[in-house]
Amino acid sequence: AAAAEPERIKMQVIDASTASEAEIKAALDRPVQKTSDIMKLVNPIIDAVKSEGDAALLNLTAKFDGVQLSSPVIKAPFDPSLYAAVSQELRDAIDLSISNVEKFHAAQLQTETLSVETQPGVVCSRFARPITSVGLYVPGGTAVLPSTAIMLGVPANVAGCSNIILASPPRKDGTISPEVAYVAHKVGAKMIVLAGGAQAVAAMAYGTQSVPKVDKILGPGNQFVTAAKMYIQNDTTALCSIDMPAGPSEVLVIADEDADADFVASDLLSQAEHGVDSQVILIGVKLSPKKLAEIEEAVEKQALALPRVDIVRACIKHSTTLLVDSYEKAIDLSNQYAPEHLILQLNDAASFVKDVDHAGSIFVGAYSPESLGDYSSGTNHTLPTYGYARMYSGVNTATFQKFITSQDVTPEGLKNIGRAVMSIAKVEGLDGHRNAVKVRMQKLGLLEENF
Ligand code: HSO
Ligand code: ZN
Repeated sequence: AAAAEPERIKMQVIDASTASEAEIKAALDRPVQKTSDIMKLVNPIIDAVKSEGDAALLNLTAKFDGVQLSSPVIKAPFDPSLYAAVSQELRDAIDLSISNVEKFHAAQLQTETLSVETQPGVVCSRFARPITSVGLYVPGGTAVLPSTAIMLGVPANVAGCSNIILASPPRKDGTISPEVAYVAHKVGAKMIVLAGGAQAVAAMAYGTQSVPKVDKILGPGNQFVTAAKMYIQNDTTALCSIDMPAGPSEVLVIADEDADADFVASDLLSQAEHGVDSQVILIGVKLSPKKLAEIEEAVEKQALALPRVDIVRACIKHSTTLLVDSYEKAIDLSNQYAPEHLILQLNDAASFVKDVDHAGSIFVGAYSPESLGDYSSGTNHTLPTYGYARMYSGVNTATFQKFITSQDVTPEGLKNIGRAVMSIAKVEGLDGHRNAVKVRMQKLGLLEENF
């Protein structure tokens, strides 16, 4: 008998003008994450690291990464031998990317104190301070990700964080990937923690004998990393925040008849190759059957040439093409999905940016593939997934800062707002509050003694 034909690499196609609301919604659904099952696995890991520190961390690394380390950390200054294997060409590439990410994130730095006189004599101010210690998680797994080290390390450095710690799982031989070590060196990290998964998150959240406790943990990771981040964020004994909940990577491409089929296919695939749980969506605006066929052909042809074709295959199985008959409908569906990455391969793409309400980052026009933002243009690639683009921003310089407000009020200012404070404090039954204003106003002769 003839061998079975390999399955086609083809996204399901839904015509949004005839499909029901429910069908469209189902097509845009993300695969559900079962957090409670994951927590059952993650809780004991966190408990072990919390109570046994380094010993647990080393055991867990032996178990999950298959290497018995003698120490879980490498301290700065890093021996250049750690990144000696990085070629000059790659150093130049990393340096260019760092420089662009630095430029864009430095421009976001708010150094000026914001000051507003809300009433004569009432001056309210706001200024930024860096978060002192940050833990940057750089995933290992199916790909080495020095770019993630750049996207987290550069803004941390720009914001002025004094303790930058980078965690990444060790390779089978117990070493850190030279590219990640090179970036750690470039961004002035103080330490590399050779651990991954929930155990790395726990080590940085609670601290161990060799890992200092950090104030905030950032970075993408698998579901165990995400679950651990969610856990420690809610544990007041950890006193540690996180950047955002992270899910599998995703892209939504909107293309019209003028789009280049090869470009569209390449953008869908560059995201699809991230993981079997990645999701890619194509919204075709008024596409002719010929153009759709061209895109589908390009997807299959390009996919078959990719080393990660098996990952792509799995991703494409739960990915969809939606056909719509207007640009408005396309943007509407995109806003409904709130994609991590939105790619506009449209004639006059720039004119649609103003209509985008929810997206992590937008790639405008034929020559702005997502890959540029993933590595080198300057924007950050740590972005909200899973629909969180509705309310979260991607990592930016402010992610590594917090803002302090202050007020400086003169007697005139007190006079202008004191009575309002006293009235509201009274209705709240908080006489102590009322009194703090009253005693001052009386001493200033702004209020009768028997008020
Ligand atoms: N597209 C990923 C980031 C990345 N791409 C790293 C390549 N390397 C974020 O969704
Ligand atoms: Zn990517």
